[in-house]
Amino acid sequence: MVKLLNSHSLLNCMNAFTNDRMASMETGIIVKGINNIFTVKTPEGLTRLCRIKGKQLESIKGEYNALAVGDRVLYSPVGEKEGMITERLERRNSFVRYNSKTQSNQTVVANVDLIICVCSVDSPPFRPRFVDRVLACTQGSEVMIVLNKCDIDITEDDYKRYKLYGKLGYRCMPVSAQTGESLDKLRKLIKGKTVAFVGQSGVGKSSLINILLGTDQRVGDINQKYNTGNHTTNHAIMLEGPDYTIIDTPGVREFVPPQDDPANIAHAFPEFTEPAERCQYTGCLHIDEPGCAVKALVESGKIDGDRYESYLRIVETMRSKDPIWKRPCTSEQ
Ligand SMILES: Nc1nc2c(ncn2[C@@H]2O[C@H](COP(=O)(O)OP(=O)(O)OP(=O)(O)O)[C@@H](O)[C@H]2O)c(=O)[nH]1
Ligand SMILES: [Mg+2]
Ligand SMILES: [Zn+2]
Repeated sequence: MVKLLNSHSLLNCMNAFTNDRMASMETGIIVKGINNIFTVKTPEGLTRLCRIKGKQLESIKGEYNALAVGDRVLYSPVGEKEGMITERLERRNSFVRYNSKTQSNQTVVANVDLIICVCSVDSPPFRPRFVDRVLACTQGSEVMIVLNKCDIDITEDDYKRYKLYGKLGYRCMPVSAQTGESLDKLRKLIKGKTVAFVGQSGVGKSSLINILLGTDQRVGDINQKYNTGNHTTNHAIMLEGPDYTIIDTPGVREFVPPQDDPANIAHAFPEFTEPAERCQYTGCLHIDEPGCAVKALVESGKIDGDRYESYLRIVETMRSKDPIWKRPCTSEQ
């Protein structure tokens, strides 16, 4: 005959089971992930190569990758150097893009104190609309703009558009990995933080990181024909220094924000916030709605026309989920 446990002994039994399970679990941070093998930093500051246990993280549906660099995970150690990841812990924030190849959301990094959008004066050219997309993909963490290669002369138009970000309240810093200009300022600003460098290929993310941390991340040449980078960094990696931690990420051609609802990118266009309160319709997306106060300010020149155009393009790509650059007969913006 089976003796039924009373509720007290059942509770004890469950606690013992949970404690047992917890005893074999440790919390670590993903510092690199290639082909579903994740390098996890252990509480002792060592690293273990880990896989995801069975179908443990399958419940994270609709995502391109269940784990990204910066994620905190539970893992059970296997031997001296390996482990099995069983759980992703709650994210503080993340930088997520829509991956048009796989048609799913891809988390680039998670749990950072600051996203640094690196752009360059030239080679590749300064593309403010790319910066606008980085701002739109940043959800829940601070973001700043670092303009690298300021050893090269900037055009008046580019300078004006770059300065606009400062006026809108974003922290901006011109630097040069080549001459070292302003790098001490940047060092001070990121002290004690975990930051992620994101941006187009060739803007100098890895070059800057090598100077800031003394690392030897691979640096690529600029493609002379197209004046673009060569996609040198091919996976995100967390690099820890004594004063700060930096995540290097691969350069991408474009970022598309993940959400379907364009209202979610409102934070990337702070100049729309105040007039939006005066739009005739609540929930106005400032596209072609009558009585739109944002559009009126664009027409009177009080809101920068290129920022507005950039906003329209982002909304269009979010809605179509079929990015503009993939369609035939349209040039890249
Ligand atoms: N003139 C100039 N060139 C720079 C500067 N910083 C980097 N470069 C050059 O820019 C090129 C690309 O640098 P990377 O550091 O590989 O650029 P990245 O952003 O890491 O590129 P991906 O890894 O492809 O995303 C290299 O030829 C660097 O020497 C700078 O401040 N001034
Ligand atoms: Mg790189
Ligand atoms: Zn409006």
